[in-house]
Amino acid sequence: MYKNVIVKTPGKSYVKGLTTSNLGIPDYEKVLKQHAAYVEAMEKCGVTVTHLPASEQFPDSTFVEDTAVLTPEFAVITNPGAASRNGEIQEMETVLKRFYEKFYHIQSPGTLDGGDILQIEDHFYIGISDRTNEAGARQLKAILESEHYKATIVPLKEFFHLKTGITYLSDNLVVTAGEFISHPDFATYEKIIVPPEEEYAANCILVNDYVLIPKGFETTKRYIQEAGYKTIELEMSEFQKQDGGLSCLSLRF
Ligand code: CIR
Repeated sequence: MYKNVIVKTPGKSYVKGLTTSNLGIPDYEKVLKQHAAYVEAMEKCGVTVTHLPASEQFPDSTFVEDTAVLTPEFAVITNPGAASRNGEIQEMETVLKRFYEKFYHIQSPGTLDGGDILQIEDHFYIGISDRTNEAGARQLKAILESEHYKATIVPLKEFFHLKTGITYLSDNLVVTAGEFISHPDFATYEKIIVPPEEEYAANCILVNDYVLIPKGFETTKRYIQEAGYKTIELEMSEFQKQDGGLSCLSLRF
């Protein structure tokens, strides 16, 4: 069960953030509305929300997930791979000191984004992407193994971040798309397979009793409900425009 989440209001500069998608410029009013609905959904899931104010100097900083990797015992402050995002970690480390005593840090030349890290029980999967390099992945693997977790490094072929294409629900069940459907590293898991036209829905998150899923992906929603989960649908259009998904908008612990 998660007790806490950290979220951060998107600033006006959000519309000028990094993106590889061709979906247009986000509408800031809608961004705020969609973010507020996300926070409300988190509250419905029974977590305490720590809500940070916007930082105009960091356009992508609402995607807090990339700044840290959290376990019940310790926090790892990442070293985000995009130069314009690197400074986001300073505020997050200060905030996490309210909750954690034990910290590790990913050091340059290693880079690592939290979006590349998927935890399945006591096993972490670490994606190597345009943001997370091999040095960063190896550092995190060593930290996790020193703390008695398992860790596997997974080089990505197509997805932006590891969690863009795979999420863990519970009871050995993952939701997965694209290159991860028949990936040998995930062969032992039961799978909900997201159809290609719904790929964005692979980034959903289980928060206590509910699976948060993006709105408008009916087949994936049905599969998740048929597997026995309650769902909350959230409009995510303005975050999808900036390559962000549901997991990216919070740190959960
Ligand atoms: C970026 O390019 O860094 C942001 N526009 C999107 C980050 C998405 N984060 C995530 O998947 N964890």
